[in-house]
Amino acid sequence: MQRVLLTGASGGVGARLRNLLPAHYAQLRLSDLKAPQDLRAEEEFVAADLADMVQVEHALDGIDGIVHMGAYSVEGPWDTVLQSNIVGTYNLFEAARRKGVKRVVFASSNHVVGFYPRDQRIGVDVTALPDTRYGVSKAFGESLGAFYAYKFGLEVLCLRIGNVSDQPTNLRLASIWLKPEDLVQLIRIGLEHPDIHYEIFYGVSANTRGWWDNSVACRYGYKPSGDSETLLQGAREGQTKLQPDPIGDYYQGGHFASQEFDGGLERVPEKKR
Ligand code: 15L
Repeated sequence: MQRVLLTGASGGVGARLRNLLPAHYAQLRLSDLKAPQDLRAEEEFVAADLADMVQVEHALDGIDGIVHMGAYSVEGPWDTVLQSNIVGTYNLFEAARRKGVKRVVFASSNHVVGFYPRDQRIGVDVTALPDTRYGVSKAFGESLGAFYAYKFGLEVLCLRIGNVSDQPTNLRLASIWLKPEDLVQLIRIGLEHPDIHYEIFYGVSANTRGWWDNSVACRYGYKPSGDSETLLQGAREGQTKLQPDPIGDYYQGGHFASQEFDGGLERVPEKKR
């Protein structure tokens, strides 16, 4: 894998990957709507609005593999999610097909399955239960990846990312924590493993208090080095500052699940049985 494009390079996760990926991919091209403020002289940047196919095709010129982080990355109004995440992800996959890009690592999200309860351990094969319009857009991106892999032979890895940080700041984030170096390991499997056709992995470290069965990732050689158990003090301190949120505390998606939720715990299906 020679020439790799990182979309969403100006975002929070993008900033980390700008530092971590060049050790593995010397010819890394960055893209986003606007260049990162601290763009370095040795970094290559191509501005592109994902909602504009011509700009996306231009950003993909001469590229072998894509790490697609570019998105509106929290819940938002429908039109914002539609343009950035639905039209944008379609343009990305379609431009990859047209330009003969072999590999796409798609940043999906845990919010594809945010309406699973925290006491249920789930694999990547469960029915999508998105907790937000944002989560719906990521489920769409996973489906799009499957379509381009099976129909046109692209090789696609979807990462249902939990939360990338140095220190989880509450207990939910401790369950879904992804150490930045573990994210790099997952991306490298997505770009380089010879057997990837279409897969979904959880983007999560080996958290003792995790909710997800990531055995598919492990079969591809993923050996996570992080476990949030070593960072619990900070998570517990942050937790005490949160407002009570019965719906958010019940579901894996947390406050993504509870925002706009119409009603209280009496509407939770498992509580009715
Ligand atoms: C996500 O998908 C978001 O992109 C990220 O900002 C976090 O908020 C994370 O989920 C989360 O679940 O907390």
